[in-house]
Order: sequence, then C-alpha cells, then structure tokens
Amino acid sequence: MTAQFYATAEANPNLALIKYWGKRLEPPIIAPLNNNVSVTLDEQLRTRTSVLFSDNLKRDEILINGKLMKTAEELEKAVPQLDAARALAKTNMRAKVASATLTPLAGGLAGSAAGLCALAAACNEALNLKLSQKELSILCRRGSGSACRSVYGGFVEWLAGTHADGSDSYAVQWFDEKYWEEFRTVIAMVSRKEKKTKSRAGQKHTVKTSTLYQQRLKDIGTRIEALKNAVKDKDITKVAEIAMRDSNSLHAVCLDTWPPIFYLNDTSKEIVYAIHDFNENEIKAGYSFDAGP
Ligand code: 2P0
Repeated sequence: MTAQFYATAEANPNLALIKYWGKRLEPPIIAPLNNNVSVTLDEQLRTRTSVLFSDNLKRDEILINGKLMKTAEELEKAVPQLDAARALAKTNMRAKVASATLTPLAGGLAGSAAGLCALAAACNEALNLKLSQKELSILCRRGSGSACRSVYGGFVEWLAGTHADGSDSYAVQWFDEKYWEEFRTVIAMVSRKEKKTKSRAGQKHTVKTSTLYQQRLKDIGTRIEALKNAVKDKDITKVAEIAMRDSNSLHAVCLDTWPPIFYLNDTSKEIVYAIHDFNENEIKAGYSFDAGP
C-alpha cells in the first residue's frame, strides 16, 4: 500500500504598514531584525494551494499557475518549508504542490506571503500536524518571512524574538478584520515586470552596506507603538502618516544601499504626489510600497 496524504488551503497576501527588511536569522529559519506590522488584504489576490505527500514521489515538484518550478531560486522558499513540515511529521515523503494565484510573482505584491502561507496550511492539514495558529505562523516563516503574518486577518505584528532557534519569532493578531471595516486597501498594479533585485538579496545588501538602516532600526519601536494606538483609535490620519513615513524610510534605505536599489518607478512617484495632493488639508489616505513599484 502506498501512503498518500492530500489537502488544499487558501491564504490572502498582506501589506506591511511597518516593513520587514533585514534578517536576524537567515534561511532556512528566518527571523527579522525588527518587529513589523501588516494588514491582511481581502480575497482579490487570494492564493489556493494543494499539496500531495506520497511514497511514490522521487522529488518535490512545485507548480505555480501550471508552470513547473525548476531553478534553485524558484524552489528556495517552498522546499525548505516542506522540509520543516516533514520534520514535524517525521516523514520523508516527497510532495507535489500546485498553487494558483492572481498575484503577479516577483512584482513586489507579496505573492510569496500568500503562497507560502497557503502551503503551510495545506501541509498542516495533509500531514495532520494539528498546529496552533502560533505554530502555523512559525511554519509559514520557514518558507518566507512575510507569510507568517497572513495566518491572521486584520492587523498583525510579526515579533522578531531573540532566541537563536527562532522559536519566539511568530505573528500575533492586534485586531481582526472586523474591527475596522471602513479601513480600505486599494491595489495599484503599476508593473508586471519582474523586479531587478529580489527582496531576499536586497535585504542582505541593505543590512551590510547602509548606514541609514541603523537609524531605521532605532525608529521602529516608537513607530509600532504609535501605529498600535492609532489603529486602536481608528485614526486614519495617524495610521496613513505612519504607513507613508515607514514606506518612505524603506525606500530611503534601499537608495542608501551600495550599490543602490530602486523599487519605485515614475508611476509610483506620481502616486505619491497624487496622495499628498489629495491629503492637502487633512490626511485621509496613504500609500505604502513594498519591494516593487
Ligand atoms: C514586508 N517585504 O514587510 C516587506 C516589505 C518587502 C518589503 O517581506 O526572504 O519575500 O522570503 O523572508 O518575505 C518581502 O520579503 O522575504 C517582504 P523572505 P519576503 O512585507
């Protein structure tokens, strides 16, 4: 008899209002240098992932939107996460993974967050791991850092932790998706081109070469506290200002990286100007750019 275990799960991407940029623990563990906070998006860019673990498979096979992933770079997130799930289940079975997503990959729209969160949830079910939400967020993180925040809806903080094994680095929910239903996210799809510098490599260069980055790390604790109070008060003026400032800080440290990294393009800059024009008398909206335009 061949052993076979199968499950399907879905997850939504998230948008960081206080960005994760730089690692305290490198893959395959992954923990950030700073606590960071995101809002989970609705189902518009949802990812659905199925996984089959079987004794019959010789190697892991990953398909994204029907395309077989072949290069080491394409496999660098899913395979370590599958390995972590196998270690928890004490099995060596290889897996076949099929993921369908509307999120453009490598475009800076957090496609890996939704993808690796859905894969972790599918592994949890297929292998009957019975993980708590906290443990599931830790499994997500073994694939991609930002994925651990997609375990929850609403406003979510990823704790950096201090332990060398990463056991105290996981996501916690501040407020669920029902807390502030008037809060809206609008996605501006500016480019479908793959970015020149993948965020994993970009983060490494920034930590190594940017002096401004040290100042960013110092500012983040106060910024997170202010954001938590502003979300609690449903104060869009404060939330939007904090998010815009943090996004600008991320792109400033990218420019301060040597050689510099640019994720924004001319259209992104037009969006920045448009929002500031719209907010002339009172801040009613904000923008936030990830590692893409
Ligand atoms: C974030 N980004 O907080 C930040 C803002 C991009 C800019 O998390 O190496 O794909 O897989 O842990 O999660 C993108 O980095 O990096 C990211 P890995 P990830 O959403």
